[in-house]
Amino acid sequence: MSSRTDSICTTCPYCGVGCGVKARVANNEVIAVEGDTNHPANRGQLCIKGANLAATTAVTGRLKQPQIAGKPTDWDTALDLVAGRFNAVITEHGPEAVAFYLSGQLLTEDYYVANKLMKGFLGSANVDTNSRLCMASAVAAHKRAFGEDVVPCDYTDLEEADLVVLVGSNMAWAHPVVYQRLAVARELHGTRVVVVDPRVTPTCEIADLHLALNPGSDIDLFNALLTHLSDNSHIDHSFIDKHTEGWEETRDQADISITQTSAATGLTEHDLVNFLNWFAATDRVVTVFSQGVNQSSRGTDKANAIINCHLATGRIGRVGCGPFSITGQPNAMGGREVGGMASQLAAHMDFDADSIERIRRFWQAPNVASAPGLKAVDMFQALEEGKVKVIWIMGTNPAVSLPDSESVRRALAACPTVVVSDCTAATDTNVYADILLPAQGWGEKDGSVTNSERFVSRQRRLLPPSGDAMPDWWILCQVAARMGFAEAFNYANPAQIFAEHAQLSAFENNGERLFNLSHLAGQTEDEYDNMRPNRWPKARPFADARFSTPNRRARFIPIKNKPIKNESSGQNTGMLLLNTGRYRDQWHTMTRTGSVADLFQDSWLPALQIHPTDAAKRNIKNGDVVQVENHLGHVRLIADVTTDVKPGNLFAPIHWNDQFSGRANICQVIASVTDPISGQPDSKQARVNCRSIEAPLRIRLATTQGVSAETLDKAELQFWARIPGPGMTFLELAGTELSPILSLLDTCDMVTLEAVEHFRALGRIADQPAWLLFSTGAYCNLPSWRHLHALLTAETEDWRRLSSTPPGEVDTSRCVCTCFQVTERTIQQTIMAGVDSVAVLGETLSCGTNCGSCRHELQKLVNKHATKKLVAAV
Ligand SMILES: Nc1nc2c(c(=O)[nH]1)N[C@H]1C(S)=C(S)[C@@H](COP(=O)(O)OP(=O)(O)OC[C@H]3O[C@@H](n4cnc5c(=O)[nH]c(N)nc54)[C@H](O)[C@@H]3O)O[C@H]1N2
Ligand SMILES: Nc1nc2c(c(=O)[nH]1)N[C@H]1C(S)=C(S)[C@@H](COP(=O)(O)OP(=O)(O)OC[C@H]3O[C@@H](n4cnc5c(=O)[nH]c(N)nc54)[C@H](O)[C@@H]3O)O[C@H]1N2
Ligand code: SF4
Ligand SMILES: [Mo]
Repeated sequence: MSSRTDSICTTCPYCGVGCGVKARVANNEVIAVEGDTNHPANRGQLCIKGANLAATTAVTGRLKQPQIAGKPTDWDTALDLVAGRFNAVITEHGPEAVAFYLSGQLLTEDYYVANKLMKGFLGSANVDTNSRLCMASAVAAHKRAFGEDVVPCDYTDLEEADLVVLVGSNMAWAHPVVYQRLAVARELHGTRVVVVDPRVTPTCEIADLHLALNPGSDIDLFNALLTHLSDNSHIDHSFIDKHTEGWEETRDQADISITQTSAATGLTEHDLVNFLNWFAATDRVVTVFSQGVNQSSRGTDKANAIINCHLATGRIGRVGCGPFSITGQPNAMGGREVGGMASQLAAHMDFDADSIERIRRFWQAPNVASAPGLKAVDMFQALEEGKVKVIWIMGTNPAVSLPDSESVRRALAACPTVVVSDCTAATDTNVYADILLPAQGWGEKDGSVTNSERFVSRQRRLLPPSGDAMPDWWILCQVAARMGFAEAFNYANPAQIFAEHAQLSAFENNGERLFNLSHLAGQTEDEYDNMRPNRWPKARPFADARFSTPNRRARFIPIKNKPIKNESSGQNTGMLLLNTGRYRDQWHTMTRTGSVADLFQDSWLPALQIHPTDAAKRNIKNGDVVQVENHLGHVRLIADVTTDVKPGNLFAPIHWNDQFSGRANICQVIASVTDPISGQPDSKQARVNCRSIEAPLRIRLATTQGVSAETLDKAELQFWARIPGPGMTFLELAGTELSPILSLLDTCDMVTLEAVEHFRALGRIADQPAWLLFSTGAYCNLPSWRHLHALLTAETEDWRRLSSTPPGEVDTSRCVCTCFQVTERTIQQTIMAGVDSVAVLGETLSCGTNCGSCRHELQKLVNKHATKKLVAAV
């Protein structure tokens, strides 16, 4: 690659907002990234994860060579073995005994090839994806209501709406750039925002009304809305008559009184009536929904209950209106376009006879699957039962992210052949791989993705590949060729695959399917290389009120009010309801964000949010090590006692896993309960118990030596978590004795400073500081890891001076504004000195003025300390 500085436009590989990124590349290194001002999704903005992308392209921790049974090998040997195993299983047991498990983080071209191979040539539809855990309920709801999986809105609708309802969406953290667009629109023209979420989240900062409903009670809320709209003549009868079917039955089934709704949702009648009136009185309403809706045992019904309200008021297909399912992964939408899920065929076609025949003709395929295949949870159950005998996992980490992860691990261990394609060497899933294939990652690979608002954008190559890593589409084509399908998989580059995908979308498509990329089907390779973000369909979906159903009418779906059932809820007495979700600065199982120490500044530990009443009952104090447990397993987290969760509810992050902590993979306690229509697991409601674990010794430690997860697991600790830092690793440990911990560390020479409550030690190897350890009996008196870093890199004399400073004088507080490195203590001191607003804090310290994601926390600190200041003044 070139040695001068190039500026290349590409797309962020994290969330479904799909921000355009401009990367500056010199000497095969990404030296800086900035938002692409010409990209319609972000218009130049990036959130903290996007802004840190350059740091994630460093090659540490990458899988660089194919491996068989843990031993390095060459591509030919590995590919021959994969093809041989798939062929052998199909010959002996038939195509239903093989499976692919894919990801919304693959590029469209990878996804297209995988789906074509499985559904067209191997003859099975056992190809599912982590989108099953993510978007499946929204997909099923769209298909029920519109006849096709089409998201009717785009981001400008959020800016044009007068009321935005965010249901089960923590947009401030999960879709930060769209959140900023909404926040700006609200400032400019007073958009009303309602947040429907059992928890207080950072998104509530812009909420005019927060409906902290009982978990799972969304259907009651939206059925109450439908009833209210109907009873008070807020229905668009003309739209209903001309363009829909099923209204009357739906209205009748929805019937629920305000009193009943208040009882079911736990909301006050006052708040409820406010919401109902606002919705009824506002013409331009967008209802955004995300995982609080989708990840539910009634996720599809929840989504249809929302869509029903938009159909009843004709608020769809118009500017500033519509139900808006926002996608999670960068290419969740692209995966849906190619038919990556077991329940679809390809290009928005189903398993009807006409579609099967059409696909057969287009692909010239010998063996098109004739019925849907196994959905993710069923696929892994079939694996455990021995029905599926070979699985190929690409771009996802199911040992962490599927519910009941212990049983997933058992299934992987039992399966005779597990093939895994990944970019990262050490993941919890790779442990079970018989054949490991190194995939090119972001910045190396080349292709396209589709974002939440249906913009197809290019991800472009910035760097040479790491080691022998190859693009996923290439790996798949090589295996296809070895299985005897060379001709159908003879692509030279992603441009050719994209062209075929676009042609299939247009093939015999006389307008029945809105997904149609005919305008991109004839692109040359150059045109593809230079393709600008491109939206389908060209016109606003459903602007003509013609839907993709056979009679062109949208369908109301009758939704009964009945309590949500969770498998483990039957036997609960005194159990708590565990909700799970995302942190601002981490991405899923941390394979990328976990390598950037700066992204641990806001939250560096997996915390369990618990209400003070529940904590008091269990004698749990803030910072305690707590064990969360049920019949499936147990995990250990750090208690965060807060009123942000309701009594009876808990919240934990999804990110930590065996590479980063001793036992914090939250899916170990999530039951495999799925929505009967979409097959999506209910990842937001697990019944658990929790208790405090005795750990009198709390330690924070920085070391320039690596300490493996395996070593830490053996050290008999009550808790450990690991943070990779610049040139060093940081450890958070809790235990009962110091000696096993010291034995983890290589030392020639140790300097200790002992006090009654604090033990501090510096280890040196060959006169160089090698590690630094602070220990107390209390979690809160430990220095932040930033501080440890500064100490360990300081000269010995500085270290003696600094480390003997009483704890109260050291800034041990966490970094609230990661962009400008502003700590909680500095912010607190500034507020106490008289600054009483987030805006002035920004002017004084710059905090909150770049990506804006910490503004919610700044506001909380202002509320907390400004009050203290007033009290002090009195
Ligand atoms: N920082 C960051 N951003 C991400 C990701 C990431 O890993 N990290 N992942 C991306 C992906 S793949 C996805 S799918 C999206 C997910 O984006 P979101 O869906 O916004 O994120 P979550 O935190 O999973 O859950 C959203 C909210 O649902 C609420 N909730 C739980 N139960 C209920 C309920 O019964 N009703 C209602 N109304 N709400 C409920 C939770 O309290 C939580 O605040 O984020 C994307 N963006
Ligand atoms: N309890 C609970 N569980 C959940 C959720 C929840 O809210 N609660 N959310 C669910 C949701 S919405 C999602 S999307 C999932 C996410 O869960 P996963 O999909 O398991 O999470 P990731 O860490 O993103 O896994 C991606 C893997 O692919 C690798 N990778 C990255 N890029 C590439 C590439 O180009 N090619 C290949 N071959 N590999 C690549 C990464 O190194 C990583 O190992 O978790 C789900 N699980
Ligand atoms: S909002 Fe999403 S797509 Fe945009 S920079 Fe952040 S993580 Fe990337
Ligand atoms: Mo997701």
